[in-house]
Amino acid sequence: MSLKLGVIGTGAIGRDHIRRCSQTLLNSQVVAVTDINLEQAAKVVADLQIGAEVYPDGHALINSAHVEALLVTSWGPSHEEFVLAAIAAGKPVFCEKPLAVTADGCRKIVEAEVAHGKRLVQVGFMRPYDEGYRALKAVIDSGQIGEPLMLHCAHRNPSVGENYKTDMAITDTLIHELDVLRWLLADDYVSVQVVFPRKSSKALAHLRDPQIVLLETAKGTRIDVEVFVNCQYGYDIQCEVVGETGIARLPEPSQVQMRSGAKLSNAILMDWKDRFIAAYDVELQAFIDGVRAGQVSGPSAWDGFAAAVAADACIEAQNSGQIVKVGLPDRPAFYR
Ligand code: NAI
Ligand code: ISE
Repeated sequence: MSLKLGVIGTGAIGRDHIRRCSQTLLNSQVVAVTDINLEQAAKVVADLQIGAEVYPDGHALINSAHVEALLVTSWGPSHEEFVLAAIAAGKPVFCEKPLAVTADGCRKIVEAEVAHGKRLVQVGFMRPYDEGYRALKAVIDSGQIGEPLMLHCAHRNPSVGENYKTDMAITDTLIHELDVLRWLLADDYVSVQVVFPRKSSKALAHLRDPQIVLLETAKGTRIDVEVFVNCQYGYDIQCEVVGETGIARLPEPSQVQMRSGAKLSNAILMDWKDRFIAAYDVELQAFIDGVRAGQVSGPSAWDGFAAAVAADACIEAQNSGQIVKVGLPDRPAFYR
C-alpha cells in the first residue's frame, strides 16, 4: 500500500517534492495539498495530474483522516506550528529546513517528540544523502587523511530575490553546512564568528554579501565557510577537508567535459534543484520507507535543533562582530 501524503506549501520545493513523490519515488501517493495561495495549490494538482484534494489550511490537512504522513514545505517561519501540530496528531512529518527559525522553536519540537515517545520528525537536510558527501565522509572515516584539522567550504548561489535578508545567509543558506559538517566530522560547534569582506556591487542595498563564517568544533577543527549568494556564475558548493596526512575534496557533480572553441570546459549547474536532485530523491524515499517500516530515521529534530543553536550564535556574531559561544546542551538519550 502506498503511503498517503499531505503536503503543506506548493512553492518551489513543495512542487518539486510533490512531483518526485508522485512520479519518481516508490510507494507514495500525494492525496492532499494546501498553501496560503490556494489557487497555486490547485494549479500544482492540475499541472501534475495527481488528483489530490486541496485543503483550506495546514491544520485541516494535518488532521484529515486521509493523510498518513506530512511534508512541510511552506515558508520557514510556519514550520514550527505545523510540525508541532503533526506531532500532536501522532503523524510522521518530513519538514524542510529550517526545522524552525529559532533554536527555541526547535527545542519545543524536540520536547514534543520526546514526550510522544517515538521519532516522527525527519528534517529536510539532504546533503547527508548526497553521493559526493557520502564518499567524502567515507574517506574521512577510513583515516586515509588522518584527523581533520581544517575545512574550507563555499556555498554560492547565482542570485537571490529582494526578500532575502542578511540573516537568511545563516538561517536559509549556511544552515545546510551547519548540518552536514557536524555529520561529516561527527563533532559539534563550540564557537562562531562572522566577517564581512568587501560587499559585492551585485548585492541589493539591504544585503551584506558575501560573508565568511568561521566555526570551531569541540575537537578543535577550524572551518571557514564563504556564503556568497550573488556570485552570478552558478550554484557552487565546495568542501575541502585538510587532514594530518592528506586533503579530501567534495567531488564536483558529474558533467560532460567539452573540448570546443579552443576551450576545455565543464558546465557549472545554476540551480540547487539540479545540484542535489538525486539527494532529494534518496532522502524522501528514506522517509517514505521509514514511515512504512514504522521507523523514521535520517536528520532528526535534534539535528535541526543543533543547527539552529549554531545559527542563532552566527546571527549574534553577524551583529556583534565578536566570537560567540555555541551552547548546545547534551544530546538526550532519545536521540543517541
Ligand atoms: P517558496 O516561497 O517558493 O514556497 C513557499 C510556499 O509556502 C509558498 O507557496 C507560500 O505561499 C507557502 N506558505 C507560506 N506560509 C504558508 C502557510 N502558513 N500555510 C501554507 N502555505 C504557506 O519557497 P521554497 O523555496 O519552496 O522554500 C520552502 C521551504 O523549503 C523553506 O523553508 C526553504 O528554506 C526550504 N528549501 C529547502 C531547500 C533544500 O535544499 N532543502 C531548497 C529550497 C527551499
Ligand atoms: C535555499 O532555500 C536552499 O535550501 C538551497 O539549498 C540553498 O543553496 C539556498 O541558498 C537557499 O536559499
